[in-house]
Amino acid sequence: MTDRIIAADVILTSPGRNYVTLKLRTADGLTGYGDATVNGRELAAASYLRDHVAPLLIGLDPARIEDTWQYLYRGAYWRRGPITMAAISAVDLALWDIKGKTAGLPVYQLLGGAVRDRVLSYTHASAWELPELLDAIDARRADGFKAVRAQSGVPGLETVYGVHAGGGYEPAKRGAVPVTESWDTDAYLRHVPDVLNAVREHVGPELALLHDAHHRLTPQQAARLGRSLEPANLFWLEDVTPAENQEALRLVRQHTTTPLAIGEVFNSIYDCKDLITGQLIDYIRVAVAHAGGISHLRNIFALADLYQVKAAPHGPSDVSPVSFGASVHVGLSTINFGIQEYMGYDALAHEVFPHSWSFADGYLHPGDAPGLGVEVDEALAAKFPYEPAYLPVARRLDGSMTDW
Ligand code: GCO
Ligand code: MG
Repeated sequence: MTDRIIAADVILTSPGRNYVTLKLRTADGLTGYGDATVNGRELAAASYLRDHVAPLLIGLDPARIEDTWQYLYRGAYWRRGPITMAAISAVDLALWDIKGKTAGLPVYQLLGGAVRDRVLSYTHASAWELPELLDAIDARRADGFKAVRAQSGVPGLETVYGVHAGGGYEPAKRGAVPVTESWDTDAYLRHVPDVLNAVREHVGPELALLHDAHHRLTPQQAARLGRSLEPANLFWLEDVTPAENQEALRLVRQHTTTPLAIGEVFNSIYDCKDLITGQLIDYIRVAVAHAGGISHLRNIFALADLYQVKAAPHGPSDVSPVSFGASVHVGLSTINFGIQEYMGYDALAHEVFPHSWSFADGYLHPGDAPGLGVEVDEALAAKFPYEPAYLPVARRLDGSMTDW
């Protein structure tokens, strides 16, 4: 007899930062977990799941992953968007988790098996001043990382994207309203090429270096930055322009050979297709937690493969260890996978979400536990209730709002 979903519950917990986890249970006694965390909008994703999705799932056959995906996507009528797609992602991940547990196999085996032995990762190094940034990069290399994203401060500004005093970087701050940061693109453009060229000189030719401009430049500024960073031989330059105006990437592309990455805020294949088919990017950054789960990510990555665009999923601390593990299963089994971001987690998050995925010598592996290999210690999770926390916002020096 086919199994049935008998319960769909949302677990909101804040072990270091907020996470939204979907827990599905089946009549056969299996449990599947999914992640629907949308940084700063957690309660909206939780409500969408609890109020609009959970009731639809009860009684469904958990084996029918694709049919359930289509039901939630087509059946919503108001399709796409970050909240809807995060909720669909969570259901998709929980169903893949259950399918793996039913089969007694890790999810990557259900995706065709490993096409590589381990999954390359990159992490963050950030510091306001160059000497401290070089120290931070050396520390990441000592941890084994073969690829590091470097972010520095900008003279004249007090706070910028990607940098915190003290090393670690967690942009969301607890509190009822976002903090305001300042921004001056000219000051950034005057400073950052020297920083990245100095970093390259310090680390030598081999270390893969990445940089995130976090949606802040005009197309022309982005083109100029890409060109001025060519001596630093970046692995990629990320999110140079806001993602809404995709034509911008065409202009950037015409002027620089610096590889381009974009897509962490995308939530469907329709956001990706023009950039991929137009060969305007080199890496597509969609995350399993935000772009429809494993099922939809595989479609996006298959399209990308036709154009030699590589998969490079978003992996900040604001996607939970559940979807992070899922992403590593996809990485291990996807031929055009490029690199997995691994920002790292608070020690408490590792405890609340015990996982089979592991990191060693710069590479990740999903482990061989059945399903996704990530569980939830619910008793511990309950000790860390949700607390409002927001990403900052940014204003230019004249006080006007700009992209954060
Ligand atoms: C990255 C991202 C993050 C985002 C954060 C927003 O490349 O990892 O840009 O740092 O800012 O995930 O929630
Ligand atoms: Mg980014």
